[in-house]
Amino acid sequence: MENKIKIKIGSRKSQLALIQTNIVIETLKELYPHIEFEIITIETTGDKILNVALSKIGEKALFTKQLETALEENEVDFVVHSLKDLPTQLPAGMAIGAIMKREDPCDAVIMHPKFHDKGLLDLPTGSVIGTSSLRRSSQLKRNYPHLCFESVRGNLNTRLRKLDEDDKYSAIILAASGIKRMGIEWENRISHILSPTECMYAVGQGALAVECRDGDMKTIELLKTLNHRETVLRCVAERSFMRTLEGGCSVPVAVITELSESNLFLKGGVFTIDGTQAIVDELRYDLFLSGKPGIMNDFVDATETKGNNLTTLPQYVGIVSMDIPSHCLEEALKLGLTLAKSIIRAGGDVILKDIKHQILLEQQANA
Ligand code: DPM
Repeated sequence: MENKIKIKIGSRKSQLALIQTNIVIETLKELYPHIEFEIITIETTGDKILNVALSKIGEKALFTKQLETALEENEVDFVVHSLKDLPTQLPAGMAIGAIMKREDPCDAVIMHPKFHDKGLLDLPTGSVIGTSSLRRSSQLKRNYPHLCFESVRGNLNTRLRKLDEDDKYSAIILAASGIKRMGIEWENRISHILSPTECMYAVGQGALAVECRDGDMKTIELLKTLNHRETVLRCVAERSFMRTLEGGCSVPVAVITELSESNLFLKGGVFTIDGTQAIVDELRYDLFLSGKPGIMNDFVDATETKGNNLTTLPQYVGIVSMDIPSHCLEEALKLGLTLAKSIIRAGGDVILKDIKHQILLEQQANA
């Protein structure tokens, strides 16, 4: 009798998390019909604390920590996340084994039903827009100074209910990718998509990442078929940009990337919380014109040889790839690093320090 291989996958419990986990499973099933997949749901800190804005909780791995513990303890073989929720510095022993093709990375506005035919500009002065993302509010305050931005937490279902049933919010802003994955009824609620020039997106937004143990070559081998080359290269540049700025997931750092042939473009910015100041810059690299191979070696997370004789692959801001040439990954890494350094030099360091100070003050006020 054939012994079926069984793989266990950790997932958060929300409807969106389960949809995302199933996207990964369905893709793998087509390639590996003989493998059986089992989902194990796990609650994370971000799921438990619902009444506090994300930026005020003060923990970086909000949506990922408990999932990583399950990985570490071999309770699951891999976990599926939204890449944008994965810190640029993964805990020791972890790796991003695959990043799937990116959905629309932009943000979307959902208006309250009574404003269904209106846009943000038409809303009365003082209207409240629900978002806990400082990245969204700090960028939008620049174009819409008549609006107020207030935190709205909870999973997508909770947020939509709060919009429709509470009389507080005139609109909420969510990632288009999440809404689209929830299905057509949700997608039909999108009033409009914010263009990236109006609201640059979050690092990794719209991409699904699969995290596994860094020495688990069997799983990495299995996952590599999911990797989408363009998405991986763009996200390496974005995450490298973020890591160099030392911005956690809750600071107003935003990006735009494009890859055409071997040409990788990165635009990035940091914003003050009140939206009055911004430092935005852009850079373009040809990934095949790598001048000095090896120059980035100090920045590529070292290949370690573990006591148990497992050799791990080099990581690029947490990402491992067996198929993409390493000099391309290194160039993408260098692009993010170089742009971040130029933004720091132009005064980005002062803005980031000030944001961290403000967030800390709010955390203390909440404690
Ligand atoms: C992170 C942010 C938010 C999530 C911050 C940001 C949004 C928080 C909020 C890092 N993670 O975007 O500036 O809206 O209050 C999150 C969502 C998704 C992954 C939901 C969303 C789905 C989209 C995707 C929460 N994480 O952004 O609407 O897969 O990228």
